[in-house]
Amino acid sequence: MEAATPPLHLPLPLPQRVQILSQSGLSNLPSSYIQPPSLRPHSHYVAPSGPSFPTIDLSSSDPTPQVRRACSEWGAFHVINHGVPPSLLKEMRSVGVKFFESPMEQKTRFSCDLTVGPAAQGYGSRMLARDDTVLDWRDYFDHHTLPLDRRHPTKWPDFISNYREVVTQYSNEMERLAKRLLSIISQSLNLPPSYIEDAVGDVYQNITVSFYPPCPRPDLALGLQAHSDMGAITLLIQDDVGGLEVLKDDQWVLLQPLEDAIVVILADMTEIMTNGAYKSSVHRALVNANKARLSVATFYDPSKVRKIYPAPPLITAENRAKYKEVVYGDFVNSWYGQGPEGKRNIDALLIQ
Ligand SMILES: O=C(O)CCC(=O)C(=O)O
Repeated sequence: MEAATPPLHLPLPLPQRVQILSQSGLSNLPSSYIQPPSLRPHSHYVAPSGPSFPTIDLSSSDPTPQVRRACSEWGAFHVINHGVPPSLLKEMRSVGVKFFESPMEQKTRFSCDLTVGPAAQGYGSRMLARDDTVLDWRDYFDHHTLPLDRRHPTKWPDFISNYREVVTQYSNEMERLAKRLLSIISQSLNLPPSYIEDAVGDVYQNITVSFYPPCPRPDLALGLQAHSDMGAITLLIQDDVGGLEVLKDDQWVLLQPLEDAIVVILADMTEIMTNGAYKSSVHRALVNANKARLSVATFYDPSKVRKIYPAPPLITAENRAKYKEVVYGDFVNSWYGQGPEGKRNIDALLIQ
């Protein structure tokens, strides 16, 4: 018999979900987590020897050509020797695991309040406003970290020593690295180094720690459905379990976790600003039956009122603007309201 459908309100904490599952002997999933057949994680492609996921050494004398190639071929890449202390990456993962492994009554003291809108700060398990979408097999903690007037560490867990200090330091380091990468990306298209940073304006940075509990039927569910990120650039770290896949040439490629590396993911506003020279990366997270997995994604986004459009220096008579101008807040509302469905939201801005 199928287990009862979990309540749709937020958050749906893990113990409740596991309880529901244990009633069914952990062999079935509640129907609300079962992906339609076409979206299930059936086929993985890991390039054995041919073109594999790019890794760029940021300490090399000029990483620009490699960045140009990775951005145009993949929309995502690993960076190493990026200047963020490996000890900080480790500490960030460690405080994240400690939070999710804490008793539920501690965690729910910091639950997000989705009545204030999507991407509310705090602990939750459900991303979209719509009630009819398949649920992700994921719990998360969303931190609002920039601009500084959005950063209120008292809203972050107080029961793990140095949690707030680690997230603060991590936010600062990610801002620094994102700016450096955006400068290289701008220059790789012969734009002024500060072009994308200036076009984004006051950066809105959110840090989402995702925790994917073991799933009894990883063949039927997804940790996080296929999507491209909305803003300019995402910097992601993960543990050694693996599960992040990026879509390349219609094939899902499973990334091999690389210790101390950071995954750089181009997001939709960068695709628009580069007039499609660089595409945002569609990615998703798989789950597995044996091990919990943790990732930390840092989003570098424009403010909601910012207008984003293709960079004028890239537009010529031969290369016309391919995207309509969009106010970032409108784009975000459509993404959360309708669901990402891969890249449907940015595709709607394409000029035919
Ligand atoms: O967990 C992952 O590897 C992916 C996370 C992600 O895509 C996101 O937080 O938007």
